[in-house]
Amino acid sequence: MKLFFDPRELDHAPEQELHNGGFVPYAEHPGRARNMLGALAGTVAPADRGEAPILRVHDAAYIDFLKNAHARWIAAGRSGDAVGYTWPIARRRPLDLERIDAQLGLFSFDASTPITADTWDSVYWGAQSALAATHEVLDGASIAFALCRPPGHHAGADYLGGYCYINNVAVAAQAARDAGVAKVAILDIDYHHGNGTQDIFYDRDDILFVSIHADPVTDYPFYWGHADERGEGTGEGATLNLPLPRGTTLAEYEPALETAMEAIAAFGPDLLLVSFGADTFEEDPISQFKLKTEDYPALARRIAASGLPLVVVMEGGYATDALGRNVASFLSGF
Ligand code: OKP
Ligand code: ZN
Repeated sequence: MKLFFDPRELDHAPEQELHNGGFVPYAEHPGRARNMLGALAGTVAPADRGEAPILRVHDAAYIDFLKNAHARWIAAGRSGDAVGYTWPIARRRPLDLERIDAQLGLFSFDASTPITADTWDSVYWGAQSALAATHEVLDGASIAFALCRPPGHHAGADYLGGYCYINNVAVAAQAARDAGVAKVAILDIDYHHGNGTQDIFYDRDDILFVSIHADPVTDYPFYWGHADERGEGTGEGATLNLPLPRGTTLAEYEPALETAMEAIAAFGPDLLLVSFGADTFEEDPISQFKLKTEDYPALARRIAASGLPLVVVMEGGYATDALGRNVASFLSGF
């Protein structure tokens, strides 16, 4: 199995994030990728497929903002990382404001996702890794892994959030569609609901989104991922949310995975993309499931039993010292 990664994914390194009312060191740091690189066999650098596949998913105005936000932050006399502090809540009229702080509010949904001078480069090459893995499978490989960092599944067409800027798995899914794959399924098994991925494909019936995650009644991102969110319009029925309670162990996780895999089989996709987060691990510092390192191969085996071509895209996982071990354990099941 080829593992795709570009060293520029290491450059994005925000200093701190707002956590439970105070500032703490940023959980989604470059050491995560370094730990994965240490535990996995050699990686391959992705080809450069340009911005076009990114713009198939994200609004041009948002991508423009992402590229320039940090420079504009500095130009406004600030130092450090760019982060918003005011948001246009639902029902406020749309205003075309230039002020960097207003635009940070417009293009984000939380305060835990700062933009640094290196953010664009890292997220661009992370997306290229996801595209490279996808094309590897479209060219005939049965599986490929994209070591994406930062993660992507919270990013929407025109917003960042949850440590995510470009939605890597969404870019991959759209690229597969554009290459002629008729039906694509996305299985999201990060601890957190992949609200951005859901949002991007919510009204479409060509891309199925299935997610197993911590119940948003108790966990981030709160406003998405509830079981009654099932898609809309032509996409009605092409979104499936399977929230689970805090404390979930493999015994409770496996029936949900069974339900997910049955829904994917019923949809009949030609390709399966997996948003994989190792933050379901029992020792994850910001998450509350109880999966063990030795549980991950069973999940992989159930996914592989679908017989579908597979692209695994890395999302979260914050128990840094165990991260590479957990990813290696998961991949060993394939
Ligand atoms: C990203 B992924 C706590 C604030 C909330 C956001 C969690 C994003 C998780 N510091 N943090 O789904 O692993
Ligand atoms: Zn997560």
